[in-house]
Order: sequence, then C-alpha cells, then structure tokens
Amino acid sequence: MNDGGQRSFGPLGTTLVIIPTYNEAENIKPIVARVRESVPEAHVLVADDNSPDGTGKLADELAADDDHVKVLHRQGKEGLGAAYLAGFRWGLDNGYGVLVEMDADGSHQPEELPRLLTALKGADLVLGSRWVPGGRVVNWPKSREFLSRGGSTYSRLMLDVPLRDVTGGYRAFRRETLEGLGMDEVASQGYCFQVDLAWRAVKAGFHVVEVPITFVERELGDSKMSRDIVAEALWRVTSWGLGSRVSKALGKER
Ligand SMILES: Nc1nc2c(ncn2[C@@H]2O[C@H](COP(=O)(O)OP(=O)(O)OP(=O)(O)O)[C@@H](O)[C@H]2O)c(=O)[nH]1
Ligand SMILES: [Mg+2]
Repeated sequence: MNDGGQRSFGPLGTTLVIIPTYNEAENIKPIVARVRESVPEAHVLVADDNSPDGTGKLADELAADDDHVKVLHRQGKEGLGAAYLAGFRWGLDNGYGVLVEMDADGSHQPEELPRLLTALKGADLVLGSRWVPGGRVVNWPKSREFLSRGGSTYSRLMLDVPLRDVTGGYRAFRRETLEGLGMDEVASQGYCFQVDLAWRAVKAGFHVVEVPITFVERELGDSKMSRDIVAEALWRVTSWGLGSRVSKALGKER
C-alpha cells in the first residue's frame, strides 16, 4: 500500500453497485430500493446464480421499471467470487468508472455508500471496515465475530497486508484498480475472494483506504456461509502466505 498522499486522483465516473444473489427473494427489492434512494445517480447490477427461490425474476421486475437497474443471469451457483468477477467484467465492458461490492442481505447499509464514494476520491480502493475505530457489528454472535476478526488477523499476518478488515465485502473500486489487479487469475470462490483482491491491490501498490462501517447481521433469508468456505479461505491464505515467504527468502539469497 502506498500512502497516496503525493498522488492526484482522477474523477470517479459513473458508479455500478454489484449485488450478488443466491436465494435473496425477501431481500432483493428492499436493498435495491435503498441503493436507489441513497445514491440515485448510481446504477445497480444484480448478479443472480439462477436462484431457485425466484430472486432473478424479482430483479427482472425491478429492471423493467427502472433503467438504472440491470440483471446478470448466471447459469447456476458458482460462489460469490465468480459472480463478482462476472459483474466486474460486465461493468468494465459497459464503461463504469466505479464498481461497488454489496451483499443483498442488508449487512452492508446503502446509506453508508456516499461515505465510501467520498473516500474513493482520494484512493484506488475503499474498504468498508468493521475493525477500525468507529466500525461496528450489530447482532452478531460472539462466535461469528471471533471467526471474522480471527480471519482478518490471520490474513494480515500471513500476507503482510496492513489492513484491519481483509475479509469484508463492502468495497468500492476505481475501474483502473480492477484493471490492474490481474482479475483473470483470481480463482478464489468464497470469502477468500475478498482477501485475494485486497492482497492483490496492496501488492500492486494501490492506495487502499479503510472507512468504518456498521455491519448489520442479516434478518431475512439464509446465510451461505459454510464450513467449505472457511476451509477454502484457510488453505488458500496459508498457501499464499507460505509461498510469498519462500519467494522472498529465495529472492534474498540470490
Ligand atoms: N450470485 C451468487 N451470490 C452469492 C453466492 N453465495 C452467496 N451469494 C450472495 O453473496 C452475499 C453474501 O452472502 P451471505 O450468505 O450473506 O454470506 P455472509 O454475509 O458471509 O454470511 P452471513 O453473515 O451469515 O449473512 C449475499 O448477497 C448472497 O446472496 C453465490 O454462489 N452466487
Ligand atoms: Mg451476509
């Protein structure tokens, strides 16, 4: 991460808020309405993995009534990472200047998005952060907080990233940042997709800023968190960390 202090940042361009969905029928209409109200000039892309509960159809209804809402229908459940990568590509192809990640379940409050976008005026990537001063989590059991804080701390130490909330999924990217990350090589699917992108941004020398957010646990619908997702994060972060230590050590010897 560089300090960004010496740099000047270009204008932001139009914002695309990407909302990946899998079985979010109860949540999709309220969350899109909140985004539209909070940042009226932004566009919304719902990236739905053919949800059996009809979320994609509800998103189509929204898109039919509002030209700021688009829907990317994907064939089947492939994980959060794949849905975001497809959404990012769609956004870059369609000329958006800012690409935002936001969950459908209300955990990421659209009312906080203007603050993230303001911070992006002086940054390459803004992370909504639960674990910086002013950041909070509402309605989380201690076990979930422990897992999230532990995952961030482990990733920070393993990968040497100077960030407090590495696993969070409320983020705003400048298009140039995504273009410079090597998105085509990202294979992570679940949570560690977020760690992967943050680590790539830091390694590429982008200016990454954390902005405190209040994260609200979902009230409706089911979590897609699973043991497999945690296991994937653990083995990938561990192998990245060890791999980069080995290459640093070899580099020093040469
Ligand atoms: N398109 C797509 N979206 C997904 C997939 N898995 C999760 N999502 C969406 O990604 C967002 C985050 O998923 P959640 O189930 O809320 O996961 P989480 O926030 O880590 O877990 P909780 O805190 O328990 O809610 C939600 O909008 C989900 O609908 C997937 O395989 N495909
Ligand atoms: Mg959630």
